[in-house]
Amino acid sequence: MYAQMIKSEATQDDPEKLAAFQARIDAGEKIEPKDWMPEGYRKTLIRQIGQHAHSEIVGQLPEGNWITRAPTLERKAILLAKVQDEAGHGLYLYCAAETLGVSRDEITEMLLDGRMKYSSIFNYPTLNWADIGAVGWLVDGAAIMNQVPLQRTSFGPYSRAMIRICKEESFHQRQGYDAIRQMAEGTPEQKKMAQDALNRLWYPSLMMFGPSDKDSVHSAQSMAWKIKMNTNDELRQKFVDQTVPQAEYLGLTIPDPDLKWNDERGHYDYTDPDWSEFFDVIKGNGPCNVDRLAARNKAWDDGAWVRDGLLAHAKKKAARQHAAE
Ligand code: BYC
Repeated sequence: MYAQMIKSEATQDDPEKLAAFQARIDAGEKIEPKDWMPEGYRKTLIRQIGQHAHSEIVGQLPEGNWITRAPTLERKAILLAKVQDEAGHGLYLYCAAETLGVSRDEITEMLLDGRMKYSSIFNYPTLNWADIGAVGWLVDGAAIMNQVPLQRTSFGPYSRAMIRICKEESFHQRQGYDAIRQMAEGTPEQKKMAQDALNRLWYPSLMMFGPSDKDSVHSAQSMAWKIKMNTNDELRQKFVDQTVPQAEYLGLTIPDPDLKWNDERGHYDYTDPDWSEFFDVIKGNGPCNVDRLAARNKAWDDGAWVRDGLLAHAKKKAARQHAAE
């Protein structure tokens, strides 16, 4: 439906302008907010950047849940800094989306009433401390795999936001790997917890890259516009190839009995996630969808007085300025 809308909008754009726009993209130029752009390009970016921003914000919930229960003061300080970084990422991304003519309030409301998505991964729970290590290792690891190429994306504000975000995400991934390493090298019970976290979070992490290429609705057009730099399967394969040796180093087992190195391909062969589960989760039926949206709706409602106060202040200031002119 969305793809159809974009297609029909794209064909309404002036063909000469479209060709000149595509030539700029092909030449590797950055598109800036005031430049002419096809309506489909603008809408695709709002969808992707908005979904990304929402993921950063909703992503604070499963980790924030463990700040008060971190095992040491050091781990608590690290986790607190990480969760604050995610809020910052959300804000850069909302700002990048605003340059496309949509307000942060508008896209927030679209998240809150279910019209916009956030990453499927955050609909899974974090049941114990090992999950926090695994989130840093696997979830931030998958996020970086996706986001490093996005530093070269064609839309200037998105690309610049990604450069800063990637620096922080790589710290997040390393702290997660360090936390899970400590568990894996700890008591037999701690090692069991680390293995259990890997068992539960492996496939949801693979799902973060989106559906397989044959089911990806937006990839072809998004890659032609350099909004996406790789297909979903390409990035998923890179993530598997990078993560398997990391798990081996920890002495943990990836929960995929068919996982094996393929000499011919130069990659690991692996089992795809259960795609029916993925589509069910993004439809709203994952284990935590209801809780996550309820928490964000509550935060939005609880913050209404702050927004009202700021708005009243801005209105008063504008009226004073108007009277003085
Ligand atoms: N979850 O045609 P496709 C983070 C939807 S990490 C939910 O392949 P596209 C963080 C997709 O929206 C995560 N929905 O789509 C890490 C589309 O539905 P609509 C954030 C998904 O856009 C640690 C439909 O499925 N990163 O923030 O070309 C701590 C068909 O898919 C998912 C980003 O967002 C999913 N996993 O490719 C804290 C990176 N996958 O919209 C925070 C930027 C697909 O037509 N985003 N869908 O209704 C992207 O690179 C791309 O949007 C995706 C999907 C690869 C995710």
